[in-house]
Amino acid sequence: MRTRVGGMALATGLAVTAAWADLPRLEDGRRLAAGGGDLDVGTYSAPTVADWNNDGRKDLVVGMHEGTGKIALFLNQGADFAPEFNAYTYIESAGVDITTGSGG
Ligand SMILES: [Ca+2]
Repeated sequence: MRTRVGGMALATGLAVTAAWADLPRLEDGRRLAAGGGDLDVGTYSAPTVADWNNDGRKDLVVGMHEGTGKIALFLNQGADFAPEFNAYTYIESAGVDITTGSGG
């Protein structure tokens, strides 16, 4: 009976180890730069990554909260592993900046 209990505990430990081995490993974070300074999109922003212009490089699309509720587009001029961004432009529809509301 004791052997069986110990065997179950060992099996559980192996299962947990296998699950952790499949998790991604993350490196330390670093600040992104845009236009020669830190990329700053204010508080409560909502960033996502997408290849907006289909050039094969991942761009940064950010819903901005502070003041405008507009959506900023930072086109990646570098590579996906070392992105380089210039100043942003707002995403437009029919020549008008899209706004999502700033939420308060
Ligand atoms: Ca792109």
